[in-house]
Amino acid sequence: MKTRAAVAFQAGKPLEIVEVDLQGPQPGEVLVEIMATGVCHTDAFTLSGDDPEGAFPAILGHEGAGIVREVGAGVTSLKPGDHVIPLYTAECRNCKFCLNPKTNLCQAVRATQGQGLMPDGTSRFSLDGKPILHYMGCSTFSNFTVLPEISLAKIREDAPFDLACYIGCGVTTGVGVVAFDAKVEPGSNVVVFGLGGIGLNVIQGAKMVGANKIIGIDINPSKVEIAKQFGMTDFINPKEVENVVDAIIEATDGGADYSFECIGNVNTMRQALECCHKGWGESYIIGVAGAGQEISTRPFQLVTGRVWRGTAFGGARGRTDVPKVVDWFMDGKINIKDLITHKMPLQDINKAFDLMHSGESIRSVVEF
Ligand code: NAD
Ligand code: DAO
Ligand code: ZN
Repeated sequence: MKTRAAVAFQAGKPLEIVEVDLQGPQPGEVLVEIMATGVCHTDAFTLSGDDPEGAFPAILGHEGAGIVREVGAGVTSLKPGDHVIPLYTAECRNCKFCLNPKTNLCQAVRATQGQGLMPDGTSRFSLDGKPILHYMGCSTFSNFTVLPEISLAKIREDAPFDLACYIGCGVTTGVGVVAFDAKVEPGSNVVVFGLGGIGLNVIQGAKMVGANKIIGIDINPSKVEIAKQFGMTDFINPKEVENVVDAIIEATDGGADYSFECIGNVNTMRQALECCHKGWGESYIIGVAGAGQEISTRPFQLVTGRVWRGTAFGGARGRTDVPKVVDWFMDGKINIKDLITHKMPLQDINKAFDLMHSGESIRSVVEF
C-alpha cells in the first residue's frame, strides 16, 4: 500500500512529506493507522545527526496512538479495530529481561530495532524501490506503519488519540519513574531538575502518589506557572542562589528523599545526586546526555547511603503498564491536555521542531 509520511532523508535537513510504499504485516507483525503522534526531543536529537544510532533515510516518530488495521499470521493478542500505543521498548514476556522483575528493557527486538529494521532484518517502508528505515521500532511520523505485535500496547477505546499519544513516551517516562521505578512513598520530599515535557510529568506523578514537597529546579522562570499547576510546591532557579545543592538541602531538612534529573546535563546529574538525603536519598537519571559525556561525584556520596540510578520509559513494561497509565489519565489522575501546547497536520510537522528548539512548546502533536 501507499502511505503519507514525513521522511528524514538526511541529518540536519527538514523532514519531507512524501507518499512511500508500505509492505503489509509479515508473521507476528501488525499494520497500524496512526491517528496522532507527539514530536519529542529524541526525534530532534536523531534528526540533528548527534544520535550515534541515527541512520537515514528514516521515518522518525515514536510517540503515537492509532488503530490496528491488519494483523499478520500468528498474531493472537490484537485484531483489526483495536486501539493501540506503539512501544519503543517492546514487552515480549519471554526473554531473560522480561522474566527478570528488575527491568523493563525487553531485548527481543532490540538488535534489529536499533538498526531501523523489523525483526526479520528488512524494512517494510520503501521509496522508488529503495528501503527507508524504521525508527525506534515505531515510525509514527507515517499515517500507516508496521510494528511487531510485542511492540503494541492495547488501550481502551474511549481514550482520545490526540492526548493518549503522549503516553507513548513523555507521560509514561515521567509519571512511570515515580510510580514504577522509584515507588515514591506518600510524604516524600521530591526534587525535579528540568521542568520540560518530562519533568512536568515527574511532578504530576509525585503529586499523584502524595509527595510532600515537590521542588522544581530550572534556569527558565517561565516554567514556574505551569509547574505549579501540575503540583510543584517550591521553585529554585539555580541562577538565583549561590549553591543549588545547599539550597535544596536547606529546603528539605537535610536533602531530597528522591531526585529526578530531566535535563540531560552531567553537571545537573551530579547536583541531583548530591542534593539527596544522607542515608537513603535516591537520584534517578532520566535525561540523555550527549554522546561521550561522563558523570562524576565523590564516592563518599554513595558510601553514605545515597543511591544513583537511571531509567528508561519510566520503568514501564509497555503492554502491561501503558494501559494502566491510560486509565490514570481517563480517571483524571493525570493531566495531559495542558501539556499539549500545539497541534498541527502532518504537512506542518517541521514547525513542531522549530517550536521545540525555541522553547515555545511543551509538546506538539501531529494529527493525521
Ligand atoms: P525539555 O527541553 O522540554 O526540558 C528541559 C528543561 O531543562 C527546560 O525547561 C530547561 O529550561 C531546563 N534546563 C536546561 N538546562 C538547565 C540547567 N542547567 N539547570 C536547570 N534547568 C535546566 O526536555 P524534555 O523533553 O523534558 O526531556 C528531558 C530529557 O529527558 C532529555 O534529555 C530527553 O532526551 C530525556 N528523555 C529520557 C527518556 C528516558 O526514558 N530516560 C525518555 C524521554 C526523554
Ligand atoms: O538498550 O535495551 C535497550 C533499550 C534502550 C532504550 C533506552 C531509551 C532511553 C531513552 C531515550 C529517549 C526515549 C525517547
Ligand atoms: Zn522481552
